[in-house]
Amino acid sequence: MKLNGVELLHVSLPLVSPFRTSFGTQVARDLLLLRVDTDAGEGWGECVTMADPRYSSEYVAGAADVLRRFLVPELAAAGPLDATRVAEVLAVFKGHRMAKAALEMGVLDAELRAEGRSFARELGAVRDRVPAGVSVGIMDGLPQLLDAVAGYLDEGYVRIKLKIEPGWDVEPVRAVRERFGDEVLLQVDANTAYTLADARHLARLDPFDLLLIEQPLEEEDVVGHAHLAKLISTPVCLDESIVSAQSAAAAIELGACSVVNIKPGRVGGYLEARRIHDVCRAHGVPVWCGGMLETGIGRAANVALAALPGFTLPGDTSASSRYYTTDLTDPFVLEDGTLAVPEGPGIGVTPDPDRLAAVTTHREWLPA
Ligand code: OSB
Ligand code: MG
Repeated sequence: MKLNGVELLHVSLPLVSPFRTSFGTQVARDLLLLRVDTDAGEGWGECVTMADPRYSSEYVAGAADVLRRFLVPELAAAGPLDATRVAEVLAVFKGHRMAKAALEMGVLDAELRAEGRSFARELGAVRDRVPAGVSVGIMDGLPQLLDAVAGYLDEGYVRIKLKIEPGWDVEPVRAVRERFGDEVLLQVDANTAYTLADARHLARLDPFDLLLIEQPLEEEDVVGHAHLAKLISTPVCLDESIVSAQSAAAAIELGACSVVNIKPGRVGGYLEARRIHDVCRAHGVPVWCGGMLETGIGRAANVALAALPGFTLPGDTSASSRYYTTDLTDPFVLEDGTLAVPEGPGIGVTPDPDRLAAVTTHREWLPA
């Protein structure tokens, strides 16, 4: 395969409701889509950076810059295009995993479409539907939270994740347990909002039988998570701290986590995400597929990944309607609490051209 160039599309999609976390409130999803043009056809990549570097050090304009200035030119100069070589070629540049992941995804999609094979088949999926959880943002009050959770449970979501931060943790968890009972699969995500000094406070979540607490401490504090894991009974899950198969292996070895959230963007791509799955599976560590408020493009690939055998917990792979009134692709729809794994070539979906045009704020062609 030969690369002709990459089209960068800056897209802004309004969210159905504001999504508040300890790192800020999103009212719209500003993101980058990549249309990778090759001599064998095109492929689509979605870059999961957010507009501001608050969840991770990467951000949309930075990702566009590094793709334009370094990643696309390096890949263009590297000879025959092959998805399994992308990470290796781009490894000369430090970091920027979300930008690298988007480029690798686009190349892999082009390659698989040309060969008529699906992401699911390529990655090793063993299911054709995956159970869907939902991530519930921080709300103005408990009544609003309970209404939101009631709505999601009515729709059929099989697991609820509450975003927490100091001042919004034990009470919301208690309220959800009191109202909806002990049967509901419930977990929390702190997005690094606590320190090890909060261990005793976090132990107050112990009685609520949570599936896990996600990333309570800062990204680099892997040892802190290992200490915390001994002080609380809720299983510790890492998100931000896991950036590669190597960091996953180290976190497991240290006892810093007993569950891992896998987000392909955060770890440099779907191929590295599969390696993390393999490492975790070999250690008996359950994994689940995280989300970054993806459009149908990123969601399609995430759902394929979530169909691998080690993904034994429901992911943040919710239906399109949880995020957008109109998705860029045919919507992912919840049926019996599950989403269908796309079967078509590549990611199995394409953006609707009119819809895409309506939400694209800027297009840029990066020639090979
Ligand atoms: O920490 O998992 C997170 C969204 C954006 C950035 C980080 C996170 C999230 C979510 C929502 O929790 C996941 C989703 O539904 O896409
Ligand atoms: Mg998280």
